[in-house]
Amino acid sequence: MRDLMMITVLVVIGLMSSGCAGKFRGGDMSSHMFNKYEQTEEGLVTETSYTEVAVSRFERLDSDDDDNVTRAESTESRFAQFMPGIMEHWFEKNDINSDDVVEKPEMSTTTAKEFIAMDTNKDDLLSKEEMKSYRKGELFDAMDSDGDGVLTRAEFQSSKSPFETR
Ligand SMILES: [Ca+2]
Ligand SMILES: [Ca+2]
Ligand SMILES: [Ca+2]
Ligand SMILES: [Ca+2]
Repeated sequence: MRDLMMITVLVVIGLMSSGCAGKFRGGDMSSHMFNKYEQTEEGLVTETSYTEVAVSRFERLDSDDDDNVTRAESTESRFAQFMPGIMEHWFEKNDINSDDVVEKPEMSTTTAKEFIAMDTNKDDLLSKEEMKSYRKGELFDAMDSDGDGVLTRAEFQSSKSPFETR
């Protein structure tokens, strides 16, 4: 059960990075996730490249290009069709003032905070390990819908349901 959960978490990480379910049939998902960021020679991600990816994700969700992502835009996105729980989590996390709209400055604030939270050794760069362990914790929180720190079978199954349909 524990192994299965970890595999699902990695699959979800892969999906989050690609936004495309069909692209991955195995392989190292976490590497792929990390590789979408531009890296330094040492293989580390700067805050600039981290932010660029967050901005492009925001722009994909903002289908009418008004620099706001409404709840409807997020739930109608392609990503929400695969992982509604994760999309919901993204929305809650970014809608700082809880007015059901994610404005671009809110997203920037959240992204900057996230970078700081991920950068555990405080070198202003993200390593693959730093990003991976943060994302794992975040996914766990997203799947743990009642927030009690335990994933029940029901919570786990509702998160992975998209994978069972294919
Ligand atoms: Ca919009
Ligand atoms: Ca808001
Ligand atoms: Ca670091
Ligand atoms: Ca729970």
